[in-house]
Amino acid sequence: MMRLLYQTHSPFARKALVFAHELGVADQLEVIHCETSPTNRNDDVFALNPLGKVPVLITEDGTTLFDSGVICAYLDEQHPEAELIPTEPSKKYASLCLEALADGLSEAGIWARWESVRRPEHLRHPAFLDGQVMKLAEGYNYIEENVPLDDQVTIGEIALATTLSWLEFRELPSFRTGHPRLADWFENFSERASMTATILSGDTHD
Ligand SMILES: N[C@@H](CCC(=O)N[C@@H](CS)C(=O)NCC(=O)O)C(=O)O
Repeated sequence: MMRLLYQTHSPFARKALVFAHELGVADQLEVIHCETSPTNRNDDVFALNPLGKVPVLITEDGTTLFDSGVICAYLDEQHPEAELIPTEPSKKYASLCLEALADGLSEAGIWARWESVRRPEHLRHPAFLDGQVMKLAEGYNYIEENVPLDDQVTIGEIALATTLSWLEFRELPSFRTGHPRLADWFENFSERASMTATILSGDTHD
């Protein structure tokens, strides 16, 4: 068995696990739950990833892999025919760009939470929070106007769905208002077995 260090409220960890479900290899993963944050050091995670972050994958031969994109790339090699990371260059880079955008939206959301609920109130910086919320708004608009949002399932769509789900879970500024294509697409994608098997939970940290 491979082992996946995981948090039930991490968009990045869920991205890797949804990818494994879509690839049909989730049953080869032992999911190990860990709590970790910059203010809550987890020695087990640091022993494997010097950044102290999840997800981390330990492969069957004992190799340690992070971060979520690298884990997806490794899993993809087991079933490249699934085309979750497309091989044709224009599709591949469109998919990887969507993944990068989705990851960036998760990061903006994480920073927004630090500036609104996590950091002690007297240390918060409202202009920094505004900057992160602006990235969310720009990202939603960009996707609504530029991303095909069709039936394709690649690493880009997986990252987008797990990000949107987390942003909603954390009650960050909604993508639904003014983005009907994105909202419809998300509703449909959320019904996939990979998503319903990996529902977010937990009320601490990220
Ligand atoms: N770029 C990383 C980001 C991973 C990440 O930020 N994980 C968060 C949970 S959502 C974490 O473990 N945070 C703990 C920390 O920052 O110390 C990836 O794609 O895996």
